[in-house]
Amino acid sequence: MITVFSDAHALHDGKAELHDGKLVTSFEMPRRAALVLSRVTEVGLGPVIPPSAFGLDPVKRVHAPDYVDFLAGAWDAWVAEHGAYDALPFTWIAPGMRRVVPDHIDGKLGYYSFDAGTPITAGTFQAVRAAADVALTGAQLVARGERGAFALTRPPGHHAHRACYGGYCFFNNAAIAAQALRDTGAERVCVLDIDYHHGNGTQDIFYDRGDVLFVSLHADPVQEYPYFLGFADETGTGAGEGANANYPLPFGTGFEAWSAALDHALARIAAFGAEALVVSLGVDTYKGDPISRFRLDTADYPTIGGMLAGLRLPTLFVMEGGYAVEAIGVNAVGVLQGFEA
Ligand code: SP5
Ligand code: ZN
Repeated sequence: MITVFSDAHALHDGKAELHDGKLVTSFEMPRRAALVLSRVTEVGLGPVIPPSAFGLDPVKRVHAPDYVDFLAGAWDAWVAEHGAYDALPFTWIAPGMRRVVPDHIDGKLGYYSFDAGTPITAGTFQAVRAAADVALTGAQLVARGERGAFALTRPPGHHAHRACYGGYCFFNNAAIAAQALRDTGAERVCVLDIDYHHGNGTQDIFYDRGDVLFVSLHADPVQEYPYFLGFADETGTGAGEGANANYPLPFGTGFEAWSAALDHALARIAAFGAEALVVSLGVDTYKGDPISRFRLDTADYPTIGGMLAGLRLPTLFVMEGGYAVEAIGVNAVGVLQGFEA
């Protein structure tokens, strides 16, 4: 399997996030992608290629132009106001308030975000652009006939909405890839999200569309971040009614219950008749993950890959979460090895 990778991911290097009332070292760090890449090489998964440059047009197929412009200028605006230290938002719109774009960068950060865990750093915009290119290059490989491809994206993407960042995510790499697959000929595409957290951004982007099925297995939002989306009764709206499927699972879920939900999800996907599959591949379901509370083990990841291969669909894997840094490479690449076995 071909891996698409860009060194530019390392330009996004957040210092801290708000965690249990303290500012702690960011869980989402450059070393994550470096270790996944080493594992790809170590097991001889296949060639590693750099992305092609697609520009921002395919990004703007899923993200609002004003949001993209905001991200492009956020660091410079922040530095002009506060100096060259990571930008974090501290206030957000609540019901009863007004949705007016502020002039001040502090207000803009809140307007375009939903959490305090997602710093904007000097190289963030270059890194998120590169990640979108990685995802788009992977989509092109799959559109051109590869059975599987791995977009080793960083930062991750599935929490990013059309005009809002959060959850370590800025551009929704999986959504951008899924839209590109639609735009290059696939009539129906499925995004299957197996990250521990609900893919709120991806769901929201495709919620009113019947051409993109979104299916997600994740920690129940009554217990876990992102708390405010990802419930089982969210089934889509309008033309998208029936094209959204959430499988919320409780803290402590192990592979038996998790894989039973995946079996159910795979039957849904098969019935939908997708021509291509995008997998939001998070491995924060691992029992050793420092911020998550599922109990999957390293041996389970190749099994998952094998189950996904059973769909017999051209499949693009897009890297999302996973914070047990020492295990992220073995677990993520384990899925890909299981897919190819
Ligand atoms: C892509 C991805 O996996 N993003 C995850 C974002 C999670 N951010 C919030 C994590 C909350 C951790 N701190 C609270 C722990 C509660 N004790
Ligand atoms: Zn996650």
